[in-house]
Amino acid sequence: KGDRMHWWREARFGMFIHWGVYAVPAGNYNGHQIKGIGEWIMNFAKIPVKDYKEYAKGFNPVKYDADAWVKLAKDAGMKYIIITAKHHDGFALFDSKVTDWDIVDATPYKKDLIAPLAEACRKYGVKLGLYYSQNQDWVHPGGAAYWRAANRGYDKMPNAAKMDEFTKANDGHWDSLQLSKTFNEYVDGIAIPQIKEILTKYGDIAVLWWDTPRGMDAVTAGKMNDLLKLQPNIITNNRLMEGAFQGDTKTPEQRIPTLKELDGTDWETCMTMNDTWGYKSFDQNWKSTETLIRNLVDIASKGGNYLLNIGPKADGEIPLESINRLKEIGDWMKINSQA
Ligand code: JFZ
Repeated sequence: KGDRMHWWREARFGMFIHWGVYAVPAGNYNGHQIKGIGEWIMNFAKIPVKDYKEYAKGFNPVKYDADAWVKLAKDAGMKYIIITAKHHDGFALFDSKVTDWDIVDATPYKKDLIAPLAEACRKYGVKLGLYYSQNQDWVHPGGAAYWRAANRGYDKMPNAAKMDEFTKANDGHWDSLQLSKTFNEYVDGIAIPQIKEILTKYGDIAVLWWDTPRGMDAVTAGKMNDLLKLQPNIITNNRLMEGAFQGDTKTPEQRIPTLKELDGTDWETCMTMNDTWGYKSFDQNWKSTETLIRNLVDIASKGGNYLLNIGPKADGEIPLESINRLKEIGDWMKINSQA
């Protein structure tokens, strides 16, 4: 275990990337600015599956430059990148053979987004990790959905109360299409084959970052955990299943633990630069570069890693506010880092 964790324990700083179809609405729906994190817009606004799928036609990241993204991370002092291979909306940034709900089949772009990132990571010596939403999937039938009230920022949402009733009664789902298969059918038809795909198609995968495990059963989690054999040196977080499969690392979210809370387990604070993971056109609540550097120093001094998020736009551009902060961190790093 020591050897496998070695690079991670020295890394201290990584880049989280939340990117997907949610960057198209970018927080806006039916003329409303939807409150809350942008990658949850489909759930918060209870967007029907069919309507949400339409957004993919606007996901055309012609300005995507994987080489420049990795160089940006590297120059900021980041040692690894974790990107959302599939988030809760079920959309795959890679060419998946088990669904049409992916970058190649559902968008005008039609090219795998993970492959060039993996290549650029190899070129610059940056580790590549993948986030995979193993449990929640709001588009593939049978995937889980967390219940969230249907009124986020959207006071006059038609039938909000009725919708809440429906979602509560249906385990968080709001569209009958989501209910047309069982969770096990989703697991065997989509999740398991896709986890195999992402662990075999892109060379070394340094981290598998699971998420939102509520309700995961031990058999399903066990099947997923077994697939990690495909990458003998892979590191995983503690979000595969609640109370089991603790993985290698704890994942405090949007906060830095106090010294008293630390128990010797490896940990990584993930954090946004503004208030959203996925791109929102109107979120301007940016943390200052000074705050970000203080956070990094605080985390490093306590032995943790800082996984700092960017939310690229649908055209492949990283918000300028994020680029500027990463460059300023890089300037600081040049003066203060020993590496
Ligand atoms: C999850 C996702 O739902 C979210 O969209 C984003 O990807 C984030 C990184 O992870 O959100 C969570 C998961 C766990 C906690 C909070 C938000 N938690 O443990 O407090």
